[in-house]
Amino acid sequence: MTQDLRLAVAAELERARARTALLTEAVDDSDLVRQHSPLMSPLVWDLAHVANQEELWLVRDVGGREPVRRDIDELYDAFKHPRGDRPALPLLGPAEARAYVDQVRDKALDVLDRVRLDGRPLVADGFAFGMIIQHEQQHDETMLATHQLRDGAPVLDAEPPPAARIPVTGEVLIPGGPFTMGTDTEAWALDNERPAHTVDVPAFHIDAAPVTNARYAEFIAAGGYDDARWWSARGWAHRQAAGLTAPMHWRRDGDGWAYTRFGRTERIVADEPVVHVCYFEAEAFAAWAGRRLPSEAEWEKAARFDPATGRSRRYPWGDDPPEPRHANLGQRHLSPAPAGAYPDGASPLGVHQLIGDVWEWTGSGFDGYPGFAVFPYAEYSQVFFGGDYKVLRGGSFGTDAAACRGTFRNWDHPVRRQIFSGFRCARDAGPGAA
Ligand code: AVJ
Ligand code: FE
Repeated sequence: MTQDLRLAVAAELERARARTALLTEAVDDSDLVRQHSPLMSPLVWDLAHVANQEELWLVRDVGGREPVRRDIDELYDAFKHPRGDRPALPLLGPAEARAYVDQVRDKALDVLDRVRLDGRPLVADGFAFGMIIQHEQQHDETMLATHQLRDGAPVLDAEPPPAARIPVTGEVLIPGGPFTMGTDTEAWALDNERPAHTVDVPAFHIDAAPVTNARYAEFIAAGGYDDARWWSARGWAHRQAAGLTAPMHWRRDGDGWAYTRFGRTERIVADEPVVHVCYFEAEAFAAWAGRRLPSEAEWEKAARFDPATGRSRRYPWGDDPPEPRHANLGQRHLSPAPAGAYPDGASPLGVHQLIGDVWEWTGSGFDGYPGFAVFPYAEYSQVFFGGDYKVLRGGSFGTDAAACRGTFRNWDHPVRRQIFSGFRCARDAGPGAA
């Protein structure tokens, strides 16, 4: 039993590291240390930061070992230096960073061989290892977003996403009533996903698929970016100040639109979910369409509620972990897949592509659930509660399955759009609908 767990943990550590290697070896050393956008760290910072967190938690805390490099803790503490300041720091160079990463991993694997996985809460069910695996995968997604901001010839390759298998349009009625939000049983769930609690959600309608490029282009064509009626006061002020006229990376191409993805420019694909929009753009589109964004509880109910049993599932399709047929995850493709590409991943009520493709903005701020307890450190979640953040759900094509599930919560500032963010709309069902 614990031997199986040890092997599974080692395999997940290795899988995350292979992805980190791919993202950091695709570019040369001068690109690795360069800042591609003031919003992002140089890739070499993410690389050593991933190893530093692994050292702090697995080598020092779980393993009780001597520090590998105590002298660099401060450089790789995300709270000490904002991203824009990181290139000016005396960071480890590419070769030094790679040596550090390897050294820490050797020690972490040695700790994994010896530690009891049924001991104290931090290591029970391999939690600390799961946390570090998710942390590395999250930074891999961040590094993928940095790649999208990088100028120059393409360096990443992947298979194109699958085509639509069935048409998916319109909306789905989710019946009113209580459901279980959050989890007590998901072994590697982070503190902000806990505890499980009952939420009464009135009946609502939600889009069967995320909003597509074609639909979003209609909003632009209808003058949506020039009409303050559709925007919140803050949203309009931001639209004006930032000069927003279309999603990030879009540009006019004849009578239509093109976008640049990882160095390749192509016509937009009409039925793919729109990506690289900020919360304010999502909110304005929804108002124009006579709709609104779903709350976080509505999103999770649409994703997890099984009307046949009243139970909440781990994923829309059931309790089994994601397979390629269920969802577009893990950088297997370098774009979202068209609406209708994953019928096997739909929820029992027929909501598609809740997991993978694009992170979905919800209308909710980021807060702790009732009964929230910090575990194991306040800087993962708690320090962000009540801040200027909106919750995003479901993961993107760049999110690994290890860092994605029906309960997983992401959050960001409402102006951010360098992340792989899209959305779907909802509306109240009104009395009698349930
Ligand atoms: C949960 C994606 C908002 O990237 O800032 C990484 C994850 N926390 N290192 C982020 C995280 C610490 C976090 N998000
Ligand atoms: Fe981090």
